[in-house]
Amino acid sequence: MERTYVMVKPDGVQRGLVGEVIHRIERRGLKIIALRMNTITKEMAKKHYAEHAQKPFFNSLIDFITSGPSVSMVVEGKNAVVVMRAINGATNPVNAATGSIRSDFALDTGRNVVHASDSPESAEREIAIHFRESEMTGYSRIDETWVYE
Ligand code: IDP
Ligand code: MG
Repeated sequence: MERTYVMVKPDGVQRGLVGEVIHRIERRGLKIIALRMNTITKEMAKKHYAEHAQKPFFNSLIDFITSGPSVSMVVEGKNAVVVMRAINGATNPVNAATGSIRSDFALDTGRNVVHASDSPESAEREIAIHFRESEMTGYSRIDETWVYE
């Protein structure tokens, strides 16, 4: 099954949206196989957002993402990467599909509540930054035969 890395960013934690995000992941049928709350270090943040190092918003993004506790997850399921990006909605909340997290809870690109990997390759890279392999659990959800055909 495909895995993706998901984060409730510091704004989501401060606004009490952790449960809201987790609820949407769980009810869709995706499985959370690792989960942690921590304040990520500048070093981790710079690795995580390395692709944006030359962008004008990079420094403020690093300051923001390390400004307080965030919740990191590894989410597993069929097409987990694409499905999770759709649950989150477009980067700029103005363009986020109605019913997505960013449409329902955000107004500004720099305060868009959640992160999810943009490809299976990114997912593998990001998971390795935030989790050790030993932190990944293996279990079946009891509804799997009703979620998957
Ligand atoms: P994504 O989170 O939807 O994958 P990316 O383009 O990878 O979007 O950008 C990473 C994060 O950087 C965004 O979620 C957002 O928080 C921030 N960001 C992206 N573009 C801008 C911008 O133009 N201004 C401020 N922050 C931005
Ligand atoms: Mg991205």
